[in-house]
Amino acid sequence: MGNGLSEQPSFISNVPFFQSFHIAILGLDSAGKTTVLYRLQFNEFVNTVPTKGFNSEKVKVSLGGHRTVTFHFWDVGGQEKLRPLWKSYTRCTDGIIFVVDSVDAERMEEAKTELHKIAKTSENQGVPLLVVANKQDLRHSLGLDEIEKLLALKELGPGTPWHLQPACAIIGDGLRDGLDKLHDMILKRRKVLRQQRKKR
Ligand code: G3D
Ligand code: MG
Repeated sequence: MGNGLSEQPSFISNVPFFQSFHIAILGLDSAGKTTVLYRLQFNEFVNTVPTKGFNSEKVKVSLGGHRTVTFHFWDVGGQEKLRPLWKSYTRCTDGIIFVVDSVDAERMEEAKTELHKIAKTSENQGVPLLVVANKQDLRHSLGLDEIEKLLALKELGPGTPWHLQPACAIIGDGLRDGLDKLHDMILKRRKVLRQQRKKR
């Protein structure tokens, strides 16, 4: 699910392997951000403690089409008092992963407010957004359509490419597919930016 900007671009094969992408992992506290990070890094479940500041890891990820891509993830604490820091971590970021707890219907409105706030920051205009609908393994998790509506993803506008990915971070389900989409969106945006620069 997304706004149609994430189709596989044909120029992927031209991208060098050593490229590293800066990705900020954001979301409310307890959504599963740190679990996502360590699942991607160690390919196993790591018991987490609430993040006081941030975790930063460079991780090589195998994506579809035999691509191996290095991501530099910044997992920033999601407690209310830490959210003002998000702005610093998204400065010059290639992409944003916003993790939501699919069971936490009560805080979906709060997640929506924070998500829109960060997406609309002037530095983040056009930065691709992967929304991870996490904890889909739990019985009362909301479905994708409902999450899309509650987060008002369509209101992000055509300038922000986004993709909504169902996932279960403790097992790892959905994470690689989501990163695949994010990577495609990042490359597509870079191509557009390059073309715009050439025209000037
Ligand atoms: P945060 O970094 O966003 O604050 P954490 O969140 O990664 O610390 O995770 C918060 C809690 O959610 C953890 O449980 C973690 O195990 C759990 N969690 C993360 N992802 C999933 C998932 O996909 N499914 C389920 N069922 N639980 C998940 P604790 O018990 O340690 O608070
Ligand atoms: Mg954390």
